[in-house]
Amino acid sequence: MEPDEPDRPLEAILQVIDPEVSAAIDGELARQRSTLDLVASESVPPRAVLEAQGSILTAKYADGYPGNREYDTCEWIDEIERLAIERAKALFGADHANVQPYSGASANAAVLHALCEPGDAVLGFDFAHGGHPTQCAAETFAGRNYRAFAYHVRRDDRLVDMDEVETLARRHRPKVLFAGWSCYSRHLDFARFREIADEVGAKLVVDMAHFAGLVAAKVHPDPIRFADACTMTVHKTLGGARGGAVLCRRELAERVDAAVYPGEQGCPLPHVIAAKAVTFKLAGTDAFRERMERTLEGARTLAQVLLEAEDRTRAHVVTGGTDVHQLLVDLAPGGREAWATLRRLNNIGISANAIALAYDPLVEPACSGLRFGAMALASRGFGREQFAEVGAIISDALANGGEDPDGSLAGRVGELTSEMPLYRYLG
Ligand code: DSN
Repeated sequence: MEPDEPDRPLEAILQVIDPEVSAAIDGELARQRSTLDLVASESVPPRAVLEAQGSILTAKYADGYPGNREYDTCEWIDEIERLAIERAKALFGADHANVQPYSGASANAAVLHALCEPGDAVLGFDFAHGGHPTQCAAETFAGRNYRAFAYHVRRDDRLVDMDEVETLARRHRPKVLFAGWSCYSRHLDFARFREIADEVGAKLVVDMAHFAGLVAAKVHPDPIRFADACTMTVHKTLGGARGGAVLCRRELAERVDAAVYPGEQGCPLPHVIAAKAVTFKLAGTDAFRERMERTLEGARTLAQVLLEAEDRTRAHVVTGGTDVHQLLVDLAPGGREAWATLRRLNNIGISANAIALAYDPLVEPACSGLRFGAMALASRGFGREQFAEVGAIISDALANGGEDPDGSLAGRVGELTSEMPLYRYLG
């Protein structure tokens, strides 16, 4: 049997069975290789994670939890899920882990389901100010099923207004208080969140989707000891399997498990759970910690270079820097629109995010913010020197309205992407 026999559809390779999808994957590989990926939620999944996630485990049904499934013959799935659970608990020092959520949004849905009744109050970080929509935005399950209230950043320093958190918590007595973000670049005061939650009888849920990898590597304040539950994604700074997870205190374990399955989801994804187990194993290594340190150094370096260029670029680094893997840049001082600017950056080979900033003068879908993350490039091997050059390229592009008339900026991107090749093992 040769892998190119199209009349054996269960055995022939993708290129033979489906040349269109195969070509699109090749196209995406070429795009990733030739692009400086500064999308803060993206990373470079390790080969072992891809192998597990693309494995024959995809075939198996296993509704339920290890030792208690709706299907027979789940002994290997149990083994894999137990490994993932134990590794997650050990990595984060948590009492309990649920590794089944399909995404970070599913993890937030499950935690709200576990800790609230429909109509209860919840308090989260406003999406337009940096929170994730599933904490309290009107159009999500959080806003539709619960009485959702939002806190904000202060206008002057763009830091979370903890006095507003306290005031809103006292007024609305939420069952759940969220601490966590998607578009924010500073540490949160978890101790103060805990105090406020205790005062009003709320459960504190830390949505660490973005910074779970930093927490695992111990290069970020530890939220676990303050939180009743933490939700996360496994593919952002953890850099691995595509999906979510929940950590929680022992006394909440049964409620969280019941909320994930059967409350919110059907069958777990055994192939993804295997990839999560691999991710948690890798996240406990010195190599991972070194990558996280380099990620932080990369984000700080980018911020520093962009700060020094502010007069030229008329683009302001929000809060004057970063504590984490990402930074936010405000284009409003130069009167530029973020999507248009981002398209020009795309043209020279840089990908990032256009985002609405707190107090954005533009009305959506127009917006003034760019978000740059360092995780994907650090995974690719970038260090301080390369990040400084990335910052210089972005500064030169912004100073020139994003234009690259002589192609020199694209040339500099090409030098960096060639210097640090991606997925070398794919040939
Ligand atoms: N979409 C993710 C991000 O880019 O931050 C959050 O889920």
